[in-house]
Amino acid sequence: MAEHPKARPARVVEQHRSGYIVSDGPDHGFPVESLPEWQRPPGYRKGTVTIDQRPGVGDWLLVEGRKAVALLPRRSAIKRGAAGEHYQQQLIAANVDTVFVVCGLDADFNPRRIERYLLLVRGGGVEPVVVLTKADQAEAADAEVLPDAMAALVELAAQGVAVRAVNARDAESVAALNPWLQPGCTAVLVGSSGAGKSTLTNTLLGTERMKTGEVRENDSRGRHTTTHRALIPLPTGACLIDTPGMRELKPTGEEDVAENFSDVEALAEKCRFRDCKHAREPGCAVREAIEAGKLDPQRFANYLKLSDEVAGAAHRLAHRRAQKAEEKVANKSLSKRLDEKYGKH
Ligand SMILES: Nc1nc2c(ncn2[C@@H]2O[C@H](COP(=O)(O)OP(=O)(O)OP(=O)(O)O)[C@@H](O)[C@H]2O)c(=O)[nH]1
Ligand SMILES: [Mg+2]
Ligand SMILES: [Zn+2]
Repeated sequence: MAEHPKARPARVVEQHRSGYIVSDGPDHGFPVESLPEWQRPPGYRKGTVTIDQRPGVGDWLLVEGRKAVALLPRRSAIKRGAAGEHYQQQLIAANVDTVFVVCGLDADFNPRRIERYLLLVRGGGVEPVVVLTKADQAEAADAEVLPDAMAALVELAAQGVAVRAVNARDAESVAALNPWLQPGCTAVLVGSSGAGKSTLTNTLLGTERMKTGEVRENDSRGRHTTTHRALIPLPTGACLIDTPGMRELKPTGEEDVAENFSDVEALAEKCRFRDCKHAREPGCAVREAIEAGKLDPQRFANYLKLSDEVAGAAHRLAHRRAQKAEEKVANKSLSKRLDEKYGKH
């Protein structure tokens, strides 16, 4: 602040390729000119600008007139690993208190996907709430979905995760989310395309602000109707961030698998061998639990898969950090040599 005495804080409400829309009061959005380091310079190499150096939706900026002058520190960040060969993180939303993990009780219902979302959300240190939409259609839906949904509910309850089933089109029903939408709170909606994120946003808002789209009949998948993230002030005094449905949800390598699968970890501690791989070893408590119907084999398979992915991403992250540290040392010694040769200026 001291460096920019005339600047005032404003929050990023939309992020576009061309720049940011910020707001310093309800319904008072305006575009700002980005700082040069937030833009991709010519010859931009992927992975060179980290998410800590570029704002996203939910971030607070200092602005002077129509110019952004600084990115203020975040208190939370929801992120994922970006697609592509270079290790990179992508910011989903900043400064949020709650993440609503939205999943429809239709043919797209998938407990394994919910587990993946929970892993990433908790990595960002934010409370997750699972919102099961299309509760009004659940009875008519595929009879296969309901037993899956019930099993998922029992597992989520055991982990202490809040779950609410709603009809996203009905205001009375979505009022179940109000405890997380108190004045001053920020929540973000995540989930696959067609799950009902924008429908929820509109119902909570009381107007059709966001475009919504039909889902495909055969698999209940959406058509990626929402194309950019948007922060919207709600009548309750909370802020809600609607996001486009994500196709891929890669861990960043900073997640804690053990925390998310404490049931599996607790079983593994009871295996006869400390390094039990839970494959064919005798006295394996994990396999016994699966055989006794106490652990869902698909949940266990997902635990193995996510453990692998997180370990792989953590390895790439460590490599990336080491590379950066090396570059820093190299740059330092270069500038030292230049100083010696040409003198400090
Ligand atoms: N009956 C019923 N339909 C719902 C419910 N929630 C969403 N829908 C319908 O599902 C379709 C998809 O909803 P959207 O809100 O566009 O989904 P989205 O999550 O925003 O999807 P993307 O923007 O593509 O990521 C729309 O036709 C909605 O009317 C619900 O709780 N009940
Ligand atoms: Mg949408
Ligand atoms: Zn074992």
